[in-house]
Amino acid sequence: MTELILSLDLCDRRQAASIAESCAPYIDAVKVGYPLVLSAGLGIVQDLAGLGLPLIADFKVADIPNTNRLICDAVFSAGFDAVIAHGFVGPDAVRTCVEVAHDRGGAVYVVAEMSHPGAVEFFHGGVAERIATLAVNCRADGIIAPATRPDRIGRLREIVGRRTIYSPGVGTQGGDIDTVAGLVDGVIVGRSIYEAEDPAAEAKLLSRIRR
Ligand code: O7M
Repeated sequence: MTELILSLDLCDRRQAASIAESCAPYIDAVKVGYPLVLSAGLGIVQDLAGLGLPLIADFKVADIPNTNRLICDAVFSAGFDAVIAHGFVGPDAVRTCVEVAHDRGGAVYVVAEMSHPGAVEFFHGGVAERIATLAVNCRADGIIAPATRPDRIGRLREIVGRRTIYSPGVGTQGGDIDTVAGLVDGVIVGRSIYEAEDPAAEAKLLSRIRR
């Protein structure tokens, strides 16, 4: 089954909670990042906890090991189930995130390659492959790979094997959900759902990938 993960990049706490609640029957997890937490506060985690869905903290953690530890401790204390970290900071920094997450029964996903056009500037030429290898070596639970470049997902899958691949970039960014769904473990969708006239109906439509 391919998971459908709602990227809740809204800045209004009530609207975010309401959209998440209406989409809940059709999604498998909710990803929360800086836009929502910085606008609505960490209390949004409690608002979303009642959905009974895993909550993924997309803070793209990218600091020295000690700071990564402090960030990840705070993430799991707040009630998140998983955290997303950058890999370019190196193995000690990623391992720290993994240690904290696994101590808390949580998961870490490492960004291997990003979905926007400018990502090719630094991620191509072998860097994404090295980050994916690092994610495996650091015992991360999976990676993030771009739905906008399905060929790259294939290449990164060769490296991470059965580890989880979550993939953003479908819909608004141009990736095709049906193409990508067969290649990954979960598809991350934001604007195509929360900007739709009827977000729940759109989530239901996209939830065909869960079959
Ligand atoms: O569907 P969208 O384009 O509205 O939203 C996509 C979400 O995925 C949004 O929260 C982005 O910040 C995030 N994302 C990408 O779009 N591209 C990436 O390469 C990586 C991420 C991401 O989630 O990283 C963990």
